[in-house]
Amino acid sequence: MAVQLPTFEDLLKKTATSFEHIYKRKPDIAACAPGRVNLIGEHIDYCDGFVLPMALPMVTIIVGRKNDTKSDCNITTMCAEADQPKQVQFQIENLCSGTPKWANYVKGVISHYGFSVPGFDAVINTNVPIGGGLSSSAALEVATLKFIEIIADEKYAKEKDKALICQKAEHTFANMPCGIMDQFISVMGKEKHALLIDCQSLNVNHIPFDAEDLLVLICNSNVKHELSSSEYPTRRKQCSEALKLMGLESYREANLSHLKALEGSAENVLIKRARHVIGEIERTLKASEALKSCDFITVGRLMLESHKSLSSDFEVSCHELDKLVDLAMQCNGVLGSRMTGGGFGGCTVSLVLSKEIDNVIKQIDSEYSGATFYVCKPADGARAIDLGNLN
Ligand code: GAF
Repeated sequence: MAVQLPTFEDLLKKTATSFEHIYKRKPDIAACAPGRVNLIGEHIDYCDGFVLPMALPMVTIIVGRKNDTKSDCNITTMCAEADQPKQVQFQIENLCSGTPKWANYVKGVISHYGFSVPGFDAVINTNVPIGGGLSSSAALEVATLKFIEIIADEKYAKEKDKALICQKAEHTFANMPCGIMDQFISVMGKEKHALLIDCQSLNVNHIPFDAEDLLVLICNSNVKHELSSSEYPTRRKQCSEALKLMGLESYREANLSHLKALEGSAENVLIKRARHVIGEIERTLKASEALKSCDFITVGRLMLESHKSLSSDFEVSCHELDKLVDLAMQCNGVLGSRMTGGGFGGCTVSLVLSKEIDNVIKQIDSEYSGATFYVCKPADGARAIDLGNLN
């Protein structure tokens, strides 16, 4: 059955109550940022491609207040999956990464934020599934940035600069050479819209996505294969190697004749990686045009093609994700399905006719044991939360 996650209101109430319990005062600042699901455009944000994610209703929340010190931070996470210890204390100057790992995302953002931050106490909580490829790390980074912008009373004028700070935090403090997609959508998501991101120019375009009779179904395989962190940097390297061999500066200049030339000279693995990137850029552009004209059949078809390419050419899928996609495609009312996010486990995303959603979940659930399901529509990006009604 579909998972009933704690509602936003419940999550906020619990987090604020915990803050009061731990720090013996009421919080006066709160911010949140969402996880994301990528509809199409996978593993091409670091190849100057286009991506088409949407923000999820699931968010990471931070509540807190200044603690009257110059730079003492006390932070507690309520997230069950976070590594121990769940409470950390650090000084804002000279931050460096270490353990627990969850705190690195917070420290990284504070460290790259260009203004001075006063000492504060905070509690973090989330209903974004952790490690499921729905970008719980970007949600934490972006929520942190939103929170410290309020506490330090210094805001970045441009949304894209906020996202880039969070990406830098992930590169330097979490040692993950991610692209820009997750942070961009967590900052800039908009209810009833997907976001087309041009990862070369960094221009964005909100595409209306609000069909009454259509839902986005996320199936969490609840597996995470070890390869996920080691293979990501390898894919990045292989993509730039293939690009160099084609004699190009950017995948945006690449076309089928470049690929043909590569076929005559490069190792098979590099040809496959380049073929995915070139094809996925084209598919994503076509999908965003189809979405604009509410041609969901075409969007669904392109999603399935994307999955096949990720599975056979980019080799970032796994048995469980392939099975979930196959099962979804056998159901009435499923227009398309694919793995979403980095791969090697995590989630699939499917476009499903609303009237068939219960049957689709039931059918997949009966053939794949241990999956969890989330039924979503596009939600808003990062925002400040008014604690007025709670206090
Ligand atoms: C991860 C990365 F963080 C993103 O930047 C993106 O590359 C994605 O994998 C694959 O599309 O979520």
